[in-house]
Amino acid sequence: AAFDTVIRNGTVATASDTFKADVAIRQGRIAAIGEAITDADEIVDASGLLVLPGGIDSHVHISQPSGPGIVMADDFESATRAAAFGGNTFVMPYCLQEKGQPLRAALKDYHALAEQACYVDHSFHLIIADPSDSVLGQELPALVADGYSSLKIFMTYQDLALSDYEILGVLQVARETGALVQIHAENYDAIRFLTDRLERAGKIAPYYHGKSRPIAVEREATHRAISLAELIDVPIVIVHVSNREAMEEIRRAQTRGLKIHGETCPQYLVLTEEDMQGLNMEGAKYVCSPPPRDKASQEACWEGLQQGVFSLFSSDHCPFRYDDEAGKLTPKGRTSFRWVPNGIPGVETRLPILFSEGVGKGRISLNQFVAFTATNHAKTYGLKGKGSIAIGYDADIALWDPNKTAKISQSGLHHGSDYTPYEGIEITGWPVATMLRGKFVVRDGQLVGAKGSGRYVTRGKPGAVA
Ligand code: DUC
Ligand code: ZN
Ligand code: ZN
Ligand code: ZN
Repeated sequence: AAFDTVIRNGTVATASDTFKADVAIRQGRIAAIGEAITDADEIVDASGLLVLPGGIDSHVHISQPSGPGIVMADDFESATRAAAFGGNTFVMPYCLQEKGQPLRAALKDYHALAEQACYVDHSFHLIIADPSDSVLGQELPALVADGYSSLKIFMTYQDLALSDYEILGVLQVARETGALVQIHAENYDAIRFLTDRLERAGKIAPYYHGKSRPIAVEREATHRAISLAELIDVPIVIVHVSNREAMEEIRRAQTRGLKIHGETCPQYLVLTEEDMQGLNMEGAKYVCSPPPRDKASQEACWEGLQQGVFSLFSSDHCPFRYDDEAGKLTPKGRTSFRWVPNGIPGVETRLPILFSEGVGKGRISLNQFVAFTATNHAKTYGLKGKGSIAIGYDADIALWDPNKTAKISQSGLHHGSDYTPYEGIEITGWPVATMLRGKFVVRDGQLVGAKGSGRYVTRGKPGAVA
């Protein structure tokens, strides 16, 4: 036959168009898009389904060390399995450099963890914890040239927070090498001060996590990050934006012509700080940074998506088990929110939440959905040949039933966490199959892909992809 597989009678959506077409696949790539294509070894009927580029989640944490005695709930196998069930074909986890550690050594560890373990394709962002002279002068430029073309830096957290001087040094290397820098924008000293004050007042429950880092903490750091990027004249990504004030900082910068990318996440659209109010320690299930805010902040994040201030919608999947001394309920975590690990699972629920709450409720178009969940991630991070339904592109495809309804529930998910912060949310629109380079990974609710079929992919220069 002319083609290996053809997906027939579906409705194809890209970041710019929606049209009825058959999609034919040869050797893992999209080889033809047209009408009445039948000359294929396998014909997949997609009547009533949407044919979308597989989700690309450019912000996930997998197997990252998260403090003494704390273990992330997902390894590469379980995280990428959950990703595939959620309609994703690509994830970009982090490679965390420990202080004093060469970046190459850190990368060796993460590659070893991911090797032969993944159900979807992946690449790594480097977390620069120690911007020493050798890291900035030699290692980083060489790694960017090798396709590790993005990195994340932090303005908060002990052992991670960089000074403004250090941030400028990293941004200078990014400018010289073409790397793209993600910035976690929260004011470290403000959080430390407020945390100490809350603890002295006996306010130690998970709920006070939110009070330890109010909106001004994020807004100030966002403003400062943008200012530092402006000084070096280099693009940056402000990740996980939670509220209007930070969003408006980004908008103002964009209006001034600065190349500032904005990212928001499901937790800022559907959770609020009230969720951290649960009985006993239940609030810990929602502890992440920045924290979920209020209804007005949710509206602001929608506005950021609608108006293009945000171009990226990622999960910030950072999974811990709840009922577990190595997860949210460490003995220390019970003594103060300060010690509750920051992060929540979300790689499997990102697409259904944005589809249902966004496309289903008329807040964004189907084409915006595709842009926010796939196409923009590929473009922003220099991932070639992925993130769209187009001839020559990898056949990374999610088949969606736009009318399938079901509540999100832990029992239906495939991640390593023992809970989902999105329990009970009614969703209309679920992925029913996920295909990676022309082969089904998930089909009819079953995992059919082979462990290890997900590959490491080298990326090019951010923004250079058309
Ligand atoms: N930042 C993240 O990006 N993820 C989880 C925790 C954090 O602070
Ligand atoms: Zn962060
Ligand atoms: Zn400002
Ligand atoms: Zn994150």
